This record gives sequence, C-alpha cells and structure tokens, in this order.
Amino acid sequence: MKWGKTMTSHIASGSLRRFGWNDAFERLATGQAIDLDRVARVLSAQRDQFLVTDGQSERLCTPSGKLRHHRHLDYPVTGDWVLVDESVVQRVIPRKNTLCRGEAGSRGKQAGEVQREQPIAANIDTAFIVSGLDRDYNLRRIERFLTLVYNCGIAPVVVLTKADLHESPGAFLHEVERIAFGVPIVLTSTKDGRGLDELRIHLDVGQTVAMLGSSGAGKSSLANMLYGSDIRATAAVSESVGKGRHTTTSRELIAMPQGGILMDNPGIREIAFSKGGEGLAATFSDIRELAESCRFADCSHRHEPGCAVLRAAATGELLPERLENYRKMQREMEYVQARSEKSADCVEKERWRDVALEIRRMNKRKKY
Ligand SMILES: Nc1nc2c(ncn2[C@@H]2O[C@H](COP(=O)(O)OP(=O)(O)O)[C@@H](O)[C@H]2O)c(=O)[nH]1
Ligand SMILES: [Mg+2]
Ligand SMILES: [Zn+2]
Repeated sequence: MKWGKTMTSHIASGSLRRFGWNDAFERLATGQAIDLDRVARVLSAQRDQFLVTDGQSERLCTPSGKLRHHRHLDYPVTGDWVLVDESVVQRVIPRKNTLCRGEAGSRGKQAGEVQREQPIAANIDTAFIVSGLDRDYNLRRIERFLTLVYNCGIAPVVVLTKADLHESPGAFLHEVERIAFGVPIVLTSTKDGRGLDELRIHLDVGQTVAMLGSSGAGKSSLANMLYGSDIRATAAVSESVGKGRHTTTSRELIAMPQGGILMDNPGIREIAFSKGGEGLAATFSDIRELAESCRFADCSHRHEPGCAVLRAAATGELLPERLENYRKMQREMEYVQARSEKSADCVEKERWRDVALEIRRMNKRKKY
C-alpha cells in the first residue's frame, strides 16, 4: 500500500500497469515531474466522489477545492489517471482520448448560454460496439457508434451478441461487413461461448476496452463470460432477484484475468460527437471515395449537379438510408463545431473579465 507512504517508483509503475498505465503515460509523468506514488486511476466517478486505485488497493477520494471551483479544468471521469494527495484528487493527467456525453434535447434550449462537451470516460484503447441480434439490431445505430468511436480516436470492434437466437447468424455478419469496412466483427453467444476468444485478444495486458451499446444488448453478460464469473449484474439477474440490485453504478473499470481493463459503462450510450474528429470520413469511406468524382470539390451531396454520391444513391449502389444517416450526423457535427467555436469565444470573454477585475484590484491597491 502506498497511499501516504512512499514506494520506489519502479514498484508504483508496476502496479499501475495492471490498470493500463504504459510507457506513453510514464513519459508524460516524467516530463511533468509527477511522482508515481501519487498516481491512481479512476474506477468510477460521481459528482463529488471518486473510486480510485493505485493498482494495489482502492479508495474513495474527493475533488480538491481547485477542481471544484474551476470548471474549465478537467474534472475526473472514469478511466482518468489522476494525481492524489491523501484522499483528495488534485488534478487529471492529460488524457489519451475522451468520450463525451451528449446533452439530449438541449439543441436550442439554452439560447445564448453555451454548454460544453461533457466528458464521461477517458483513456480507452478499444471500443466494443455491442449489438444484440434481436430487436436491438440496427445498422444505422452501428454506423453512428462507429463514427463516434473513430471521432474519439478509439479502435472499434463490432460485437454481435445473442448469435444463438439464429440458425445462420453469419448473414448478420456479412451485412455489418458492408457498412463497417475493415472493422473486426465478432459473433458471440453467452449460451455457447462462441466469439469470446476473439474478444479476449483485445483485452491484452494494459489495454482498456469500453463496451458501448443499448441497455439489454448483452454487455454485462459478456463481461461476466469474459471474466469467468459473475461480476456484473445482468438483466436476467435483476429480474430474478427483483429491483434494488443495480450494481451498474458501482465499479465501471474491471481488471480482467486476461490482463486488460474492461469498462462496462451504462451512461456511455449517450455519447455524442465531439468537434474536429475524423469519424465520418472513417466510417463512410465509401461516400468519401465517391465524393472524389463529384464535379465540385466542395460538393455537399445534397443538390449539386454532377454529384457522384447522389448518383450512387439513385442507382442503389449506395443505400439511401446510409446516405441519410451520414447527412444526419454531418448536421450534428456542424452543430457541435459551431457550438464549440461559440463556447471558445465565451471562455475567452470570461478570461478577460477575470483579467479586468484583477487589473482593477491592482489599481485600487496602488492608491493606498
Ligand atoms: N440468448 C441470449 N441471451 C443473452 C445473451 N447475452 C445476454 N442475453 C440476455 O440479454 C439480456 C440483457 O443482458 P445484459 O447483459 O444485462 O445486457 P446489458 O444491459 O447490455 O448489460 C439478459 O436477459 C441476458 O440474459 C446471449 O448471448 N444469448
Ligand atoms: Mg449491463
Ligand atoms: Zn457530391
């Protein structure tokens, strides 16, 4: 145990690695003269309380006053590496990537007031886009998740669960292959264990995998199968023991026997687009390729003459639903982009207001 006590940084680094610490973070820490004894990873985050681990033991921490009062600073989220003193989280170590929450229905609600992207999880290597081969199955939703995941700089894997419900689930696999170019697609079933070995590859030592998908997709069942015992309450369990057994809010990061770290995060299904990502281009590489043959370089593929994308949609080469989904996300991203420019402007104004106050204070002091 190293809380409060000191430990050689070599040992500290070793324990942290069990939770995904790696050379890149270590270089960063060394560059910022961060004492590894104070580093911990956030297993779950509530408003004023964080469950963190140093790789050896867990503890509950509170945010420092500085974190609490300066909302422009990174506020800890699940998956973050943080600096801890006693039981107080001092700050977040720069993130590799971030998943952000969308503000559902907030478009246009707050006229004038701009909300910023709200991070919900950080430092993720791979995302399992979990989709049940039941009513949950929806190609457009998979496209959406792919775009979101690419946008955040995370590698996607499409996981099609409940394969046991079908005679020949391979047909679904082929259908998804046509919208997820070059993405690993895995058919799984917790009834017969198929596909689990393919998933385990991604849970290699130091790798953090987040499971995204609708409620009921089979994420917790998958976590249990991969772990080898029931560590997550599934819908089946909740039903059998009745209400009041919702462990989904407790620990969101699980150190897996394979050496990797799995994030079963219920809130994650609300993720929204962040600005400036390459998600659309990566997910819709077919549209991007078609666009190269459009007459105009800045073709919006909506009404222009000589548009190769519209032509492909008309001939059926490109599915109209796919094009529609692309446009929908394009509009959302344009909105996010515009909003973030606006919010940068607000932040700048805020900063200047602070500077102006400071100057006024200094001038006052000078008078006496
Ligand atoms: N037939 C079948 N049912 C499954 C499979 N995986 C999960 N389920 C069921 O799907 C429901 C939702 O599973 P759960 O893991 O709680 O989903 P979560 O909300 O994504 O965590 C439960 O009733 C599970 O028993 C599977 O591979 N095959
Ligand atoms: Mg669950
Ligand atoms: Zn075009």
